[in-house]
Amino acid sequence: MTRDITNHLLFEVATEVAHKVGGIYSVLKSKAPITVAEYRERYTLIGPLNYNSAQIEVEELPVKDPLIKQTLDSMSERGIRWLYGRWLIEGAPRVLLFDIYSAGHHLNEWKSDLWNIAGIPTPDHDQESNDAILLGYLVAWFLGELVYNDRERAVICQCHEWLAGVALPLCRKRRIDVTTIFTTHATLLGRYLCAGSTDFYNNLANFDVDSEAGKRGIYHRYCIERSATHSADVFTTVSHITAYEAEHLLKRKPDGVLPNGLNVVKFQAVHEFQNLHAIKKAKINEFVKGHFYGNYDFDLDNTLYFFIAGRYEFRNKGCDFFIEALARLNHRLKEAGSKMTIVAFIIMPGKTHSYTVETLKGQAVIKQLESTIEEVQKKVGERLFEHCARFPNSPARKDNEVPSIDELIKPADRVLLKRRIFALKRDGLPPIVTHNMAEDATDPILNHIRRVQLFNKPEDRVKIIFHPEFLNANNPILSLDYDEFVRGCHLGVFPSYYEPWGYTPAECTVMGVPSITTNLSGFGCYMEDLIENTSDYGIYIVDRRMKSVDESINQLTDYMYDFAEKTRRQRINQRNRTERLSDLLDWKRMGLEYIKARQLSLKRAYPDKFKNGANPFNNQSNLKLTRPLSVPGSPRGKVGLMTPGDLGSLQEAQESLNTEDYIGFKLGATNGEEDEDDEHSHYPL
Ligand code: G6P
Ligand code: 1S3
Repeated sequence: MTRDITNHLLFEVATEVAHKVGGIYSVLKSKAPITVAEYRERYTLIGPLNYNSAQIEVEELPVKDPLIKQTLDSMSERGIRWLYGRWLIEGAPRVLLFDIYSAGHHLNEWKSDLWNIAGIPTPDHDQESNDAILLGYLVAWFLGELVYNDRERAVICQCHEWLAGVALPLCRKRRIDVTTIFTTHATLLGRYLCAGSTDFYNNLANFDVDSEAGKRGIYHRYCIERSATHSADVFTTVSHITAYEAEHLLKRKPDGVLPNGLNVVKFQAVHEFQNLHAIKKAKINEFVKGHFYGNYDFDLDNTLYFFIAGRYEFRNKGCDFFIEALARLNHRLKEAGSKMTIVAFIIMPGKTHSYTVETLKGQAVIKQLESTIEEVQKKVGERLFEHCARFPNSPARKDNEVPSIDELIKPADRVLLKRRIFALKRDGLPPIVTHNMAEDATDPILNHIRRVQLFNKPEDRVKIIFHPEFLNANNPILSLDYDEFVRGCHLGVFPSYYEPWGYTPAECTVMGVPSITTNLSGFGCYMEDLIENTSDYGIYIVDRRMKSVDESINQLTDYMYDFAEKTRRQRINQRNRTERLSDLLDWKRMGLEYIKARQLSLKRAYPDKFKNGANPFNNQSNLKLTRPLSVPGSPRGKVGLMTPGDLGSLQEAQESLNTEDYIGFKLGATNGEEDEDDEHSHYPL
C-alpha cells in the first residue's frame, strides 16, 4: 500500500518512557525537545504503564487524533487499560502507556504464539521476559489496528532495546504496514560476558553465541533480542564499538550508529558555570568536614574531588580499575610528599539498610559545632561593639582600645566550645561507606577497598567515600542532586570495560567537568575520533584495548596524578575548554543520525518514493537542524571527518542531509598552550 510518507507518524517504544531506570530514560528525555520540534503531535512515545512514576511524570490528556482514538477505544472495549497524556518534561511529548497487566490473561496464549511464529521459547518465571511479551503484543495490536484504520499516513515504529523489541517480529510476521527501526543500547551477551572474566574484545568473533546464552540462562532473552534485530527494517546501535559487538553477537551488521546526545543548556556567560562549581564544591566541603570529623586534618583548599558513578556493575563500569588506581595514586602522592588530598567518591547504588550511625553523627557534630560558633561569634561581636562604642567615655581604659580575646570569649563560651570539640573525638578512622551494607562481607567494592587498604588513614593522601545510593537533594546526608554534585567535583573517573555509550562522562563534559573514560566506551571513541588531543580538553582516554591490565591502571594513575599536579588556574582553564565541547554532544547535532535512520526505514518500506534519486524530504526545511551557535576555542581541523553515524547503509538516506550541517566545527590540539580567552583573570584564585 502506498502512504503519505512526508507526514508520517513516529512511535518510539521503550520500557523507560516516563519511568526512570537507566540510560534509555536519559536518551528519550533529553531527545524529546528536538523530536517534538520536528514532529509535533505526530510523535508519540509508547511504554508500559508504571502507575507510581506516571502519577508524577504524566499529565493525562484526551486523545485528539481521531484514528488513534478509534484504535485505543477499540482496545479499551477488549479490556486493555492505557494512559494517554503529556510527559512532563521539556518538549512535553505525547505518551501512550499500556497497563500491560490488563492483558495478563493473554500471556500464555501470546507466549505460545511467539514460539509458533518466531521459535522463541520463554520459561514461566522470567518476569522481565513476560513483561516484554505483554508490551510487544500490545504494541503490535495497537499498530496493526491503527494502520488498518488509517490508510493515509505512513508509520515509523522505533523500538529501543530487547525489552521493547517483541513487537518487531510480530510486525514482520503479521505484515503490519509500518516501517521499523530497532536500536539496541547494549547487547545482552556483551553485558553478561564482560561482567565475568572473559577476554571479551579479543574473542568477539569466536563466541558460540547460543551456547554462551544458554550457559547464562538467558537464551530466551537472547532469542528476543536477535529476532528484533533481524526483523527490523533498520537496525542501529549507539556507538561503533557496540556496532562491532552486535555484528558478532547478534549476527547483523547495524545500518548505522545513533549516538546519544544531551539537551545542552548554555549559560549566557562562561563564568556562570565556574561560579556554580565553586558554590556546589562548598556544599561538598560541608559534607566532607562532617564525614572526616575528628580526622579532619587536611586543607580543603588543596583538596580535589574525584568520583565514579553509575549502576553497580563492578567490572563493567571499571570500579575495580578505579580503586586499584587510587591505591597507586595514594602511594605516589605520599612518596612525592604532595600537599594535595584527593577525596574519591563512589556513587553506585547497592543493597543497604539506611545510613550508618557514624555517618549521621559526623554531620550532626559538625552542625552543632557550627551553630555554637555562630552563637559565640554573635556574642563576641556584641561585646566588641559595646567595648568600642563606649571606649571614648571610658578614660580609665586608655590603653585598651581593642579588647583582648580573653575579654571577648568568656569562660562560659570556652566551656561550650570545649564540649563541642570533645564531641569531635573518635577512636576509629573515618568510615569508607556511608550506609550499612546488606552484604557487607561479600560486597565487591568494599572487599576491593579492603584489599588495597585505603582506610582513610591520616597519612593517606587519597581518601574514599562509598555512597551506595543515588544522590538526591532530599537525602539527609550529602543533600545534592546528581548534577549539582558533578558540578562541585573536579574530575569524573569512568574507566569502563563495557560501556556502549556512557552518559556519565558526556554529562561531565557539558557541565565543564573534566573526566576520564576509556577507548572501550562509545563516548571515548567518539571523542577520540573527533578531537586530536582530547586530554587538553579535559577528556582523558585510558587505553583498555592495546595495553595490559597493569599498564592501563598505570595510565589511569598517571592521569589522576597529573591532574592533581595542576594549579588552580590550570584547572579553571581546562574546565573552560571542556565546557566548549558541549556542542559536540548536543542533540541538535546528534539528532541528525535519528533523522537518517528514519529516512532509511521509509526508503526501505517505500522504495518507489525514492526512485531515481528522488527524495520526498528535499523541500522539508524542518529536517535540517540548526548549527550550534558557539565557537570553539582553538579550531584546528582533523581531516576527513565523518558524522558519528557513518557506518554504511545510513548513507543511503543521506542525500538530503549535509555532513557539513553536522560538523559545525572541528577541534584540534592546543599544543599545551593556554588559550588567551582562558585567562579570565577576573576569577578570584
Ligand atoms: C571557579 C570559581 C573560582 C574558584 C575556582 C576553584 O572557577 O569561579 O572562584 O576559585 O572555581 O577551582 P578549583 O578547581 O580549585 O575547585
Ligand atoms: C546503556 O545503559 P548501561 O549503563 O547499561 O544505555 C545507555 C544509553 O544508550 C548507554 O549510555 C550505556 O553505555 C549503556 O550501558
